[in-house]
Amino acid sequence: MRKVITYGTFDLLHYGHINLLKRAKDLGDYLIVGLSTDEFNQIKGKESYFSYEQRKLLLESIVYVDEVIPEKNWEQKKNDIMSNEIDTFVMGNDWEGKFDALSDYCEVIYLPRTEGISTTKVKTDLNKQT
Ligand code: C2G
Repeated sequence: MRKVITYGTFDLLHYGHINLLKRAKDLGDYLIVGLSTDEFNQIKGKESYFSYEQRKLLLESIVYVDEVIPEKNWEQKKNDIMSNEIDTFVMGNDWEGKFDALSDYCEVIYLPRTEGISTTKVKTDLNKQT
């Protein structure tokens, strides 16, 4: 069984996230998502609209996602890959090159982002409507 992992905040879930998760799942048989906790989001300088539990509920309802684990810090990826026997680590290519060191432990793949959508764009566009 080929196991894949990816990480993110996945706030205001949108089709760019779904496109990423679908392609990630297509690379294996089992997809784990490391979901940024609210506390880690603060470290990342992000404040999500939905809480960790709400974002986790949404992700767990997606057919491509098999398991959601908390992402609490920048350093846990290597341990997550080892302890979950991950074959492939995937991120959108806005992270291109940032996690190449993980190639000592598993395959590292960066996938093209979906153009024209982001959580920030959703927030900005909605603010214009009010
Ligand atoms: N994504 C995408 N296309 C978009 C928007 C997002 O492919 N239009 C991808 C991102 O590249 C990322 C994933 O969807 O791989 C989740 O995006 P974010 O929630 O913005 O993740 P981020 O805040 O970048 O967190 O340790 C890694 C970090 O937790 C990544």
